[in-house]
Amino acid sequence: MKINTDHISALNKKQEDSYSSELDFLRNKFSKKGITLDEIVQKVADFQVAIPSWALGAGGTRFGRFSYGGEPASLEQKLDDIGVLHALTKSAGAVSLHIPWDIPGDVKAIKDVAKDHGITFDAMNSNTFQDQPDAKETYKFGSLSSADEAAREYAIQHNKDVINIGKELGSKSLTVWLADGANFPGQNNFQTALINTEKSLKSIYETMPEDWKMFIEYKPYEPNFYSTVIQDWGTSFMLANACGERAYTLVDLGHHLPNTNIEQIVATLMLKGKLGGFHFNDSKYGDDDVTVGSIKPYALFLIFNELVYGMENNPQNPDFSWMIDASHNTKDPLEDLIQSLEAILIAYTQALLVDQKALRNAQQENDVVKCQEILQDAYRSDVRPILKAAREKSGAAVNPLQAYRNFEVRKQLIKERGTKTLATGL
Ligand code: LRH
Ligand code: MN
Repeated sequence: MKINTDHISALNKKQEDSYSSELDFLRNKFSKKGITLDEIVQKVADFQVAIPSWALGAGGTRFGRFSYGGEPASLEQKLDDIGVLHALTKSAGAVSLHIPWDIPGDVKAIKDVAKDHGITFDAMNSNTFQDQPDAKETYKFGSLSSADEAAREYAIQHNKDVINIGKELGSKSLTVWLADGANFPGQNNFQTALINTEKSLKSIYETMPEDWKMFIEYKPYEPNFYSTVIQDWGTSFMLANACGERAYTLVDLGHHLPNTNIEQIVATLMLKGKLGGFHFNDSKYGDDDVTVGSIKPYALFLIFNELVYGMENNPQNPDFSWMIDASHNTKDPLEDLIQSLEAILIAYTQALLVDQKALRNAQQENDVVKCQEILQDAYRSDVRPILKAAREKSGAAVNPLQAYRNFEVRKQLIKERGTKTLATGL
């Protein structure tokens, strides 16, 4: 299924005047603070988020999975669905593949399909948390950290294979997330597990092409429920430093214990030049992987406020890999992803409207109240007209969700694929 861009511009025509007066209001308001709205519109139009290849079908939990109909049954169809997202938003211009869930059968054909949709290949994800049917070793008791050397070597080789697939596709980074850990006290020797993990990561890092980056993703628990080897940002940061200058920490928003100050972690990692990228999602309790900005939108804004400050003041930190990592248990996966993209762009735009200079002065004067007022003035600004202008500028739909429903995309996908197709992934 391909979205016809003429249909998009026809739909936009009908909605044009609806946001321009609101945009003028914002332009006047923020020009007084020396903030040029058109520069922000361009930054928002340029902001691209990678879509997880494992989140284009219905997600599920151990308690069940409710299929959605018209799910992509192949990597080509997954790229087609991301193509629909990108046509409607012009901010989903990349895919993050998970191996072996998305091994490309015909690399040239896959690259052609991606190119046709204007999609690039962001970070490749290895998978040493599931045993494949033909597996020679088991990851039941760990992979890169395993006490069993054969399992470690098997996991190291898998990561090298993932890099080779990524090289063919034009990806430039590898994300390593380990489920490795223990369910009971005494089950593992913490130090041995960490030493094994560091050695294994180094041997993978040494085989990475010179222009590649490694992202080390941390998580406090699940699927292990007593300890996880790479449990927090500090452990990931330590391992990234041990590997080398092209290894970084990846922050998955759902991988924090309740009430963790994630924006402070982000600021710290950027100051040290070790923040590589994000897995955006939201959560109320655990790694819930729900729609970005659906539970804690203010926290997301505060994270982007630190990112905007860092992008201005931390040249030591590389460009980020912006990725979504979510699971859709009750929503249409594509509608859920459109909402997540919207929430990310809203938080980024609000952060761009923070009067950083005034905030610095207020912090210098310890004017605590004024600091909060400056932040919340930006957060309480309805920036959606800026997103609409950015989308119209880049040929996307002014209202992607409305357009998605208007074009009856899901109905079309079900007509093409039926109701029984199942997408690989979580
Ligand atoms: C682990 C994780 C990781 C992926 C997986 C699909 O919870 O966030 O990023 O490999 O989800
Ligand atoms: Mn993740």
